[in-house]
This record gives sequence, structure tokens and C-alpha cells, in this order.
Amino acid sequence: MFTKILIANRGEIALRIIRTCREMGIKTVAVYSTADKDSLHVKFADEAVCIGGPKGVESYLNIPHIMAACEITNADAVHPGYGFLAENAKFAQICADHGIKFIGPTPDMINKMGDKITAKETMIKAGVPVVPGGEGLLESVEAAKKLAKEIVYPVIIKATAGGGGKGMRVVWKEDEIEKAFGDAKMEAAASFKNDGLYMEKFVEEPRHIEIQVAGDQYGNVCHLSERDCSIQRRHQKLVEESPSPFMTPELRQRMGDAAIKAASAINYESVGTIEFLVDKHRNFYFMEMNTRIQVEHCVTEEVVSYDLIKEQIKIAAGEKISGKNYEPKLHAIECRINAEDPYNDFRPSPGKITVLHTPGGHGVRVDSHVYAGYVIPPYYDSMIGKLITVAQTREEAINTMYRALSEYVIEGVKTTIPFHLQLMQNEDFRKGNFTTKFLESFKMK
Ligand code: MV4
Repeated sequence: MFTKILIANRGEIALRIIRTCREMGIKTVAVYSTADKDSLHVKFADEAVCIGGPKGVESYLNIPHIMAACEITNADAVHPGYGFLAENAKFAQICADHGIKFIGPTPDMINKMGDKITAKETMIKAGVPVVPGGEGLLESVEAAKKLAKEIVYPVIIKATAGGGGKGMRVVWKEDEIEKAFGDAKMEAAASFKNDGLYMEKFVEEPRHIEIQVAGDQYGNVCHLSERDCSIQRRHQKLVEESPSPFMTPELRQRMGDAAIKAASAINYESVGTIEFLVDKHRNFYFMEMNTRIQVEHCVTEEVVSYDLIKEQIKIAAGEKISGKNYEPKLHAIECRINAEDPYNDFRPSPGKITVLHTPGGHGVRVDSHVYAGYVIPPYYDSMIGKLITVAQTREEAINTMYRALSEYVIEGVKTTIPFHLQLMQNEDFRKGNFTTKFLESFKMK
């Protein structure tokens, strides 16, 4: 097992990783930007190293500075968390080259899933269902028009280096293709320095359901059931839950099998997530694989009783997993509490938290790095923390969530708490009657 892990991240996930390391008897090193000098991850780690200025590129994305911090603290492994360098194959390779274990998959696995056309080809070969579409890159507007006719409108143009909605355009008829192709290409080039595009059939009003997987260094792969992430806005998830209210035992069997096939196809090592689009007929299609721990991993932890960070560290240290799959025994919901104003188009609201009261009680978990007096810097994402509730049934988990949200007091900044309170009372949400389009028509009262 490792003796000292450097955490190349900040905020709640840095704290989350420090907590598990403490329980495992592993020493921790925090790295921080000058904007984060008063952060809890800095105070709670055994050691802390300042790695640069406030901007991501100056600190949490600054590979030479992070490697120097590893060197001076003698860390034997790096945990990248999510975001920043978590899916950066170059960083994973540099760690390997310096004899430092990157707690995650190999650079080759990151690359295979990072390029969406390659990922899709890999899935087709493995027998995992994918959205019907063209093979390979779209070479021209003419080729795009020809292909769209074959696929039948509506179609969607996506960036091969994409994910998260950037460089993506839905096209409903032929006279929109030229502009969509040009716009997507420009956006992809600007966002990823890779303007490669591909096309597939546009699945209307899908649900976003993802399967958590884990694989070890010996070829064992298991799944830990699903999370429903359909409640999102502009590709930002706001609520996640497990099990999905749309799930059936038969669908879980099929999606679980497909997820295991997907991870096994690249000999996946570490914890990861296979994202699927699910249509109203319960047809499902591979969308992408996330080769990292995700923000919403907590709902899975609560329903299957499994510390995913601990498992991820054990896998990286060369331990075997049992290989058995996990079924949800309870129901968990997570609300992302962001410093954003839900009455003003979710505009970011950084600043000082003047008053803080955190909820507690039966079935309540709060993963957060903030405290009264903490200043939320404007440089990073606006997440203040995650409120997770767990109960025997979905209805009880929602009721506990409503109660916990009512207890949560955060003053000084605007938060998404009022949004979540209204969502928990929404009839369609309570019935489990929602798709990824749900929030487009949701209005704050
Ligand atoms: C799609 C789709 C419909 N059909 N692909 C959004 C982000 C990126 N990961 C892929 N996305 C989508 N791909 C086909 N063929 C709809 C979306 C999509 C979406 C997916 C999951 C959750 C929310 C979404 C919101 C809008 C569009």
C-alpha cells in the first residue's frame, strides 16, 4: 500500500480523498493555489505545498509544479480527483515516468476513451450498443449532408475530442447542416485544439443513466449499478440518484452486462463510469466513458455500502476486486449546492459565506469544504458542496432531502438550495417522470 498520496485537486473532492486516506493510515499532501491558502484541504492534509497562482493553468493544471511537489514531499502516488488533470493522459504518463503511481487508469485507457470516435469503434467491436451513425470523421459539408440523409433527420454533430456538450449541434433539416457543421468545427477547434467531428442519429428526450464500474489489474471487472443524471441544465448536473426511477431489473441486467463489456474491452483498471442515453422504449446506447471518479459517486456509495475512493486506491496499489456486481439496497439522492442564483439564470455568486448551518440527522450526508467565513473564489467551479440523503424508498429519500434542504442555512452568497426545495416538491419529479429535457421547462416560483 502507498505511504503518502499527493492530492492534485481542491475543494470537496480533495477533502473527500484526505478522509479516506486517514481511515486507511495513508499520509496526505495537499497542493493549493494562492487563492486557496485558507482552504480546509490545506488544513486537513498532513502536509501542504503551494503550487502557484489562482488560475487553474498556474496551479492545479501546472504539471511541473505538481511533480516538484511530489518530489519534495516524497509522495509515492497522486490522486487527481475529478476535473483538472483527472483525464489528462500526458500527466498520467509523466507520473509513471517518475515512478509515481497515478491513481486512475493508464494513459492508453484515457486516450482510447478521450477520443470519442475511437471509443465508439471500440464499443462496436465489443458488442456494446451505440447510437446509429456514420463511421469516422465527417470530411466535408457534402459528406455530412449525404450521411444525414441516410441516418434520417434529426441528427447530431459532435466533436471527437468533446464531451459535456461542447462542439455539439443538433440538426433538424438539410438547410441547417452547413451552419451547424461550421459552428461545431469552430467551437471544437477553440475548445479542444481538435476540430474533428462525427455524426449520429439524435435521440429525442433521452434519459441519462450511467453505470459505475470497477476493474482491477488482473482483468476482473464488476459494476455497482446505475445513477440517473437526467436532471441537468446546460450539461451541468444538478441532481443525481440511485437507483434510477426508470430502471427495471431486466434493464439493469442488460445495461450492467454492456457496461462490463465496455470496461473489459480496454482491460479497464480503476473505477469508472459508462454513460448511456436511454430512450422511452428502454433502448440504451453508449455515450461516453468517464475514466475518473465523478462528483456524483456518493449516491452509489450510499446504496451499495462501498467506499469508492478506498477501492480506487486499493486497485491502484495492486489489490484484487471480488468481481461480483452490486445491487442498490437503498435509495440515495444528491443535490449539488452551488454558489449560483437560481432566480437569475443560475448566475455564479462567489463571495464570503457569512453564516453557515449544515443539516444532519438520520440519512443525511454533506460533502463540503466550506465553513463560516470562507470566501468562495471566482476562479473555479461554483460548487459549495453536495447534500446526499439515503432511505429505504425514493419517496422517503426525497422527504429527507426536503427536510435537510430546509435546515441548510448559507448566507452571504446565493445558492441553488431554493431550486432544490422547489424540485423536491415538483409532482413530475416525485413521480420519477423526467428526461434530460425536464429543466428546460422548469420555472422557479
Ligand atoms: C446525444 C443526445 C441525443 N442523441 N447524442 C450531451 C453531452 C454529451 N455527453 C452528449 N450529449 C447528448 N448526446 C445523441 N445521439 C443528447 C445529448 C444531450 C444530453 C445527454 C445527457 C444528459 C443531458 C443532455 C442534454 C442535452 C443533450
